This record gives sequence, structure tokens and C-alpha cells, in this order.
Amino acid sequence: MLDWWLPENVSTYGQEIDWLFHLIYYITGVTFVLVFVTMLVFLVMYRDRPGRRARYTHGNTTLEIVWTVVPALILVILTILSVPAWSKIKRTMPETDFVVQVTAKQFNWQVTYPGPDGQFGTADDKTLLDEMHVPVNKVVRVILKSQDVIHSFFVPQFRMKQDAVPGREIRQWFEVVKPGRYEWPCAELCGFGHSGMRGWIYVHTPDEYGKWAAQNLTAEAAPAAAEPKPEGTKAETTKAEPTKEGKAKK
Ligand SMILES: [Cu+2]
Repeated sequence: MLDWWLPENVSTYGQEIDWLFHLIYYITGVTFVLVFVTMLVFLVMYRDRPGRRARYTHGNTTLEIVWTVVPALILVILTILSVPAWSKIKRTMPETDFVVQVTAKQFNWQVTYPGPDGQFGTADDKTLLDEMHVPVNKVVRVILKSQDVIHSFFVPQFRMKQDAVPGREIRQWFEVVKPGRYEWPCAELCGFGHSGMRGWIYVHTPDEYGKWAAQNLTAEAAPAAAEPKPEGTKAETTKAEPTKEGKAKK
């Protein structure tokens, strides 16, 4: 019923987020209606009328216990219901051979592929700015880092959101079921240029991805990294395709 409300879900675990989101929306929606209807009824019932005097009442203990315990129980139940989604998305790490490193900085996403040797931190690593290319129907593991402040990796259609925290390497994963181009904003107010910090994730069919990788990730593809980069230094970046829109608006 609320499906029009959210961006299209293209992730394998999106359903598990969405039903919780909808459940919480229904609960808060019903609460909202009940509170406002009661308030409006009381406004009319207890309005000022000639000859009527205000009366002091101390309250109703039973009622107060009920409206404290019921919301507390709802919150506990919501917590319990969200445990399976949390453990599936955040706690388990499906096996995959597709790993990319994302280093957030003010105000870009730096996406590093391990290159043909499959190792990070070697001469054939390729780093792109504000764009990531992945194949469809493939578990993608992201090693998320930050070079300066807290940023937040967010792709609404993937139902994935994770802070990037300086000093930490956070592993996340996603698997997309529909090829396309998805906006990738930073969801943490990370500084002056925060609103311009966004990239694009291109989800390709396996064939298309193979072609893209052959053109952009092979040793001869681009003069990206001529020598190994010591950890923490600013990576050289290559623009794989002209995607100007990724860098618009500062
Ligand atoms: Cu940011």
C-alpha cells in the first residue's frame, strides 16, 4: 500500500527493510490519527461555555500506566522483529570474490578496485572518483573507510546505509537484481560541500560489466597508479567514463 512512497527496491534484502519501514509507518500513522482525533474531540467537548467552571483533576494512574507500557512493548516488539534483518544485512557477510574499497573524503567517494592481481595496495589498483561499477546479481563487498570525518554511504534503491568512520574499516555488502544507474549520496552532514557529495553506482549486466572492466580495470587500461600507494596517501584517480552529472552542484 505504501510502495509508491519509497524508491524502487532493487536489492536482495530490500524487502526485509521495507516491511519494517511500513510496519513502523502504520503504527505511527494510527497513533497520529488517534491522538489528533482525541485532541479535536476534547477541544470541542471541553470548550469554554457560559456557566461552566474549570475542574481540577489529578489524572488517572491506570491510564498513565497503560500509555507507558503499551508504547514500551511496541518498541520491544519492533526491536525483536528487526533482529533477523539486522543480522542478515549487517552481521553476516556472504562469500564473494567481488570486493571494492570505498574511501570517503570531503567531498568525494573514492572507489578502489584491486586490479588484475586481486590485491589491494598494489601497483595495479584502480581508483575512480564518485562512480562505482558492479555486475548485477552479484554479491558486492564494500570495505568502507573515511579519510577525514564521518560520512554515510547511502543508496536508497539498495536499502543500504552505513556510516564511514575515520580509523575504521567497515565491511558491508549488497546484491542488486536490476541493472541501472543509481544515485549514491553522502547521508551524513560532513561539511561545507556535503550537498555536492554524491556519486553514481552503475549496475551492469555481466557482459557489459566484463567489457567495462576490460576497458578500465586491466593493467593497460589507464595510467592510474604507476607505483604502489602507501596506506593513507591520496590516491590518484581516473575518470572511467564521462559522468559529469556525478560532480554537479557544489
Ligand atoms: Cu560526506
